[in-house]
Amino acid sequence: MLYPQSNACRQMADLSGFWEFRFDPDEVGAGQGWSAGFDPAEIIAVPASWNDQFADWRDYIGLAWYQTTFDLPWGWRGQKILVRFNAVSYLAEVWLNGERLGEHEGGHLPFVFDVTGRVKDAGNVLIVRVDGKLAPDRVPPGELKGRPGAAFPTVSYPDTTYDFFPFCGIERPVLIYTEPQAAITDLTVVTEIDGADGVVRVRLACAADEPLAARVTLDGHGFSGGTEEAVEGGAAALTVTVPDALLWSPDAPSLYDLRVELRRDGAVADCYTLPVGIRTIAVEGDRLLLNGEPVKLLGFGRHEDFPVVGKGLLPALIVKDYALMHWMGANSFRTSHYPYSEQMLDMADRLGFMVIDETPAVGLFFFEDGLEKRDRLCQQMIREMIDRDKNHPSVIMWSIANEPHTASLEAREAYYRDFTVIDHPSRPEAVASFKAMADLARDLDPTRPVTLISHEGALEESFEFVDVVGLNRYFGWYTQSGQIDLGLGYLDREIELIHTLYPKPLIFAEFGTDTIPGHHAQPPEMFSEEYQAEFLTKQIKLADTKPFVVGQHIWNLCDFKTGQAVHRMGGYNYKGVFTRDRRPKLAAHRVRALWRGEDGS
Ligand code: GCB
Repeated sequence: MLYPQSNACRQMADLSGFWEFRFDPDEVGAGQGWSAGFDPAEIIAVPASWNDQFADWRDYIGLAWYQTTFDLPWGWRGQKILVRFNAVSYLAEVWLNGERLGEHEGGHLPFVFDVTGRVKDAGNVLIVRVDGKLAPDRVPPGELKGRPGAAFPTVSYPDTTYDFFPFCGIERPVLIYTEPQAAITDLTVVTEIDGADGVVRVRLACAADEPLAARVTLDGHGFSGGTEEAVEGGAAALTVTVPDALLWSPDAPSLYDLRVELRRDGAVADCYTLPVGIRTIAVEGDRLLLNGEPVKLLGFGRHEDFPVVGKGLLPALIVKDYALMHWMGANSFRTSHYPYSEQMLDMADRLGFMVIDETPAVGLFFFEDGLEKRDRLCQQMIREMIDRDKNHPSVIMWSIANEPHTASLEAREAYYRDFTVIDHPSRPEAVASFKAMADLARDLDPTRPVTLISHEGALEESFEFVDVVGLNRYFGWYTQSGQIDLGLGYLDREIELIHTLYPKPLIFAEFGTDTIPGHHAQPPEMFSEEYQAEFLTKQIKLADTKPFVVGQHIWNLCDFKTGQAVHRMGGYNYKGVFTRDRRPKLAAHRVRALWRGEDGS
């Protein structure tokens, strides 16, 4: 899937701004014909979650209606016209001028409607009904009402199976754009390294059944080259070799400018430009290799989360968070727990951050209620994520899920007594689901490793199907509370056990402690800045002694909003090394010193 762009052959306009809005708690909108136009009760900003924009609606996770009007920009008439929603959480149903365009389920991935022939020159009314509800058969799931083995130990309000606030609304831009009638519909760029040469392979898909040629040119770093091929059956494959290529890496995120043209009798019918980073990523034994060299990921789990906008796209926050991560000496992050905005990934390409790109499959459980639908949605989301993000050099790995509740209760009981792993500790439904998901990710993209992030330790049988083991661990926090050294002793034993069972690279995908800024204690105690600093630095040092631990992602870059629960004071998770307004806690300085070298320079 290509992001819309304006160039000599295409145009794009952003419909974001102030839209008309109406909450629909009684679910009367459909019956009263709001899809053809409604009397607004509020004005709302798009993009942004609705929850924090009004005085009384924070916890409202139901139906709401958005409406905007627009005229077609000058010169667009007669072209193919599409509307793209970059993300609407959770379920969107869309109408244009009273006509239903369709719907999309899943809050973090884009969807497009072809509105050619339906859009008028002036006075178009675009209406979106957003359904934010939580349900067991949604991804991520909710409303589990504390079912054992499927939810957090205490039910939070709103009732999610995951630990962040279920913000909803139109949270990323809405774009309208043109495509030529004979259009490049998709590009897949794969890079290889051959000695000192970089090999750039471009696969093009196009919508046209006429004789066309595809041409690519690649420019940058003193290189300029290209090639041309005939389009056959709506596809073409082109290869450009770059002698003495500058490779993409966190130290030097070199990008080349790729320009792709579709040509009819020598004249340009469509064109598209894309930055390309030449790099390879692979797993060999228990090492992760970037450009053939072992690499270690230093960084964070994060959230798209900020006051007032909720999960809404906030470009300045993207800049700020990269500045903070860079200041810390980080080179990587995970898009916990859903694919982040495309703008976030564009920046990762440019700034040289390695990204583990994660689907919205957080907090899955494997009881029957809705299992089939959840499985289908998980697969849909893997497809949509890979389709959207496959051309980013920064994306080095796909994460198919975070913290599913996979182990049987019996297996957990034996494990947490003395790390005994019983036969077949995972629920068979979970094993089947994850095998299918990992296979799908590899089929769609054989060039990137696949990971699963789990808290089940050695009980996670699905580690069998992935290339990299992702482990979330809070020994010394949720267990061995107050006893960091005891917790780390267990962790040391556990990762050796996991590594024996699954001799693959392992990433500490989450570790951290809730920390109230300004709360100090000597000796360190839980919730103090000193406790967090000691916990993180000791776990980082443990990771450094294990060659197979190829990543350390602290949980979390910043404090973030959650539902209300006894373990979430004031409705926040305080595991950030920065506060929600991006101020450092003591741990930020200590970890920085470790990651950047002892003097912190
Ligand atoms: C986890 C989850 C993450 C939570 C974190 C915590 O393992 O993956 O979403 O926020 O624990 O702080 O409990």
